[in-house]
Amino acid sequence: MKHILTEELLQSLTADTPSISPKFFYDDIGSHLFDVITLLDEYYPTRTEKWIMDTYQRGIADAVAHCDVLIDLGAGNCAKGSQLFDSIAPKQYRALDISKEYVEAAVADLQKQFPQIEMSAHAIDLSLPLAFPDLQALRKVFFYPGSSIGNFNPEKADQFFMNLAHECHGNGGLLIGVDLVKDTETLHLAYNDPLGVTAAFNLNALLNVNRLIGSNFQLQDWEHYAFFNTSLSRIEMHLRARSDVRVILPGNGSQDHIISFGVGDLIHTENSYKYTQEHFVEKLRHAGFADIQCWTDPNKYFLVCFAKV
Ligand code: AVI
Repeated sequence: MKHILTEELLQSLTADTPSISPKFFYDDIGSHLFDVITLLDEYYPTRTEKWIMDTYQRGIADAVAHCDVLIDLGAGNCAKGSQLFDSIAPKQYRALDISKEYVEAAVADLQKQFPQIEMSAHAIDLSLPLAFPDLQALRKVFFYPGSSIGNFNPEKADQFFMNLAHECHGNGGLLIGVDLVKDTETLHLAYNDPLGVTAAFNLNALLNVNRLIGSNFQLQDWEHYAFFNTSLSRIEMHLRARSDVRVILPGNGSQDHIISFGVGDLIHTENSYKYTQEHFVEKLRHAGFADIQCWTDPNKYFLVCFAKV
């Protein structure tokens, strides 16, 4: 595993645009830092999505109409998914997450509170195609909140939607939350909070990489850099070298790899795409969803859609 990760990081860090995959954000510390980000005044997506979900609970439940299985993609602690139990009354709840242990523990707790719902927990990698052959005959509602779709590049998002539209097997849909394009200052602040939590979240990826492969990134050599790229409609997060830096990636038996960065060089760590409502609805339609209902907040900061096949 260590060897595979070293290879992956060696490739990504020596590419024309050096990068570290955003998956390296989410170790224990990173997951906690992300939870803190969602509490920040500047990070509006989480509370705005919750406002929309709470305010339009009835309308959303009416749009969903009937749900045999609620499939929570990226369930985490299952808090958002379980908020839907009262209003859409699923018969089954399938919680999927990259971390099997985490989601299993959450589902075990939830099952005690909702014994009438059949529950299961599964590990998934959302970058791979999903298939639910055992659920073909049932009405499925996929749930993908939090604008996690913004972290996919647009082509990957299209493939993901096509995959889900297909897996509805003609019955069901996708309930999804997405962050909308807005003034640059609001976007900038959401990813450059004055307390520095997002900076810590970004920098922690280096510590996680050090822990995983034994590299020697030094935090004082790097700084958080995030901005809204208007032409690509995305927040870009980078780590910027504060001086000339040499990083050693252990060779695991063979020679160590040394990677040099000059002052100001960037390591790209994340994209967070922002959509207009029209563009997002068009993407869903293009993927095969026929009937799309949307809810937003008064500022039009965030969008929740139920896309039915
Ligand atoms: C998880 N994802 C939707 C967050 C976002 O806004 O793109 C990750 C994040 N990165 C920095 N702050 C939050």
